[in-house]
Amino acid sequence: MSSIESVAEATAFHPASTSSWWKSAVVYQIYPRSFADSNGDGIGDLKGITARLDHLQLLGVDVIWLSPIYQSPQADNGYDISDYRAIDPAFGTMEDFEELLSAVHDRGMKLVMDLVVNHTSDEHPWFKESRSSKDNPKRDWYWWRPARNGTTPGQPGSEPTNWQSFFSGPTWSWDETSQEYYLHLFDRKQPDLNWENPEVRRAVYDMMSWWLDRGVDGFRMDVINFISKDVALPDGKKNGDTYGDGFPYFASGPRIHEFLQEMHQEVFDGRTGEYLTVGEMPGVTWQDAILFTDPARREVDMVFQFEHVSLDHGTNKFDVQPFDAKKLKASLSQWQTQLGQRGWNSLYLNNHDQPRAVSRFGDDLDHWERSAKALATMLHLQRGTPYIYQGEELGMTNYPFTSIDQFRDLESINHYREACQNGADPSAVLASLRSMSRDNARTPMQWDATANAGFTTGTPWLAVNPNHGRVNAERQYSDADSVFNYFQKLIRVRHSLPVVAYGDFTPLLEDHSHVYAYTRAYQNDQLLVLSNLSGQNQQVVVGTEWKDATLILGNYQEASNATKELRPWETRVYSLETSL
Ligand code: ISL
Ligand code: CA
Repeated sequence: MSSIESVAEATAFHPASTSSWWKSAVVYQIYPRSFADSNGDGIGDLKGITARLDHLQLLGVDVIWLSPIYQSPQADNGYDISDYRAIDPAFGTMEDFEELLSAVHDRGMKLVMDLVVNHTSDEHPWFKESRSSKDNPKRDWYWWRPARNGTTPGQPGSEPTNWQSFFSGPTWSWDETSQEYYLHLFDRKQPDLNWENPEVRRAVYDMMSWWLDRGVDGFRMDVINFISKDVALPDGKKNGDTYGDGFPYFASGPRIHEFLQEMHQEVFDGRTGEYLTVGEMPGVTWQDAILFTDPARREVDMVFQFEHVSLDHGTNKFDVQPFDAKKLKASLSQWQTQLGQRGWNSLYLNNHDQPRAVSRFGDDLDHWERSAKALATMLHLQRGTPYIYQGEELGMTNYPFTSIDQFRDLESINHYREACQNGADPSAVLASLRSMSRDNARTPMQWDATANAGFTTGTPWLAVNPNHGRVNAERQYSDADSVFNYFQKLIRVRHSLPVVAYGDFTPLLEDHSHVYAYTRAYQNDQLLVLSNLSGQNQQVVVGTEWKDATLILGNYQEASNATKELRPWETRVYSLETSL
């Protein structure tokens, strides 16, 4: 099992042949609040990140994406920004940021910022002005509408549309002072900006340029496909007794491509740096994604799509359905083949909004380590740019929540309240939060086995997972078989084998219910990736050409004839050089 070392280390880093440097890069997402706390207040901060850069360098990632660190009332942990050009004191100062940025650059890594411009905080000066009166010059920077005709303003049912907020309740809040409703797809403290107004777009582009001038290397764009809405704001189809589904009217609206092209032109054209842009796009289809990511259209480099992380959602995300490996395979493979020629994929299983992958798609009890590695392998060796979410490289798991008081996420808390009010059984709601709550991803990073996992000397803002004695970075650095060391190898493989970065993708065994198998091909090189996404032995049959291939990576020590049988959660990667 040491052939990986020879393959990966013998080959020098293969630079991208085009300006698309990110095709051979791996991105690491930091959720600052939960990464490392330098001053003992229980909240992760910028100095904490700077002090932990060795971890990222050792892992070998190329880019860091920082979840929001801007000034914010923290209603949604920073996704509610009150000043785009200031650092929130909870995270540090602008000086701390500059120190972090140059430390990242000194280590040859890049830093990508989170861009949250579908909405601001209600405490942003723009919104304060906007709400101050109907004739304020910034009134039209947000979506203000009178109450529905014939209703009593401010009462339930008088909202301008029947849309339901992502965070429970209506998407409209009544403003007593100016006697109108404002739109918020998320929390009432996150009013939506009106991108129809050119002044809004100008202000956003100026702000983006300001950060690029400071040396940042790009943006992850929060719900960026929501910025163009159907200005008629039609009611949505009823999805229950109370609310309707506004999604068709605010997702990938009529002007979305125009806005992204304009942004590209105004912000990035004429700059010479190597930037990365990734648009977070709930509900995006692969057909749309081709348009968003076709380099010729100059919109974004890649998108975060949601299809594969919605397969276990029923009527809503908290209506949890069992994991179905076959559906996951079909979905990921379709994105691979459809975006193959013109677009580019981002590859992720985890982020700060998703439960932990090893608990959700793997087996965090009997096959914890192997399933974490198998999932990583099937994902990372696809065509696209992989994203690792903090702790994923350690196989961090969901938290064993037992009470609603343990949650901090407003989405979870609001959902619990609303569902219970509507008569749901509280223990059933709690069970769904336990598997789907965003707080599963947000528990503090597990650095070591000490009291608070080395995250803080104080009281952490969200409890540390009790399994940190077993699952932690320190323990994994020195263990050659650890999940951490395995991720290191996967990253090295992407850096050293052009077939991983540039190769075509062909799915195999598409009807197999448990084994994800595919090949990659580039020039004379081919890879075969086999991953058993189950806890049972599985039979596999692949072409005879693979019988002489070299096994370059796997998660079992002892060799076996893997082209015939895979053991529980076994993953194997074969390399084959063909002569032309
Ligand atoms: O987790 C979700 C709610 O069910 C997702 O739909 C999530 O809201 C969606 O992915 C958008 O997420 C982004 O914007 C939100 C913020 O809360 C998330 O943290 C962010 O990633 C609003 O800014
Ligand atoms: Ca702190």
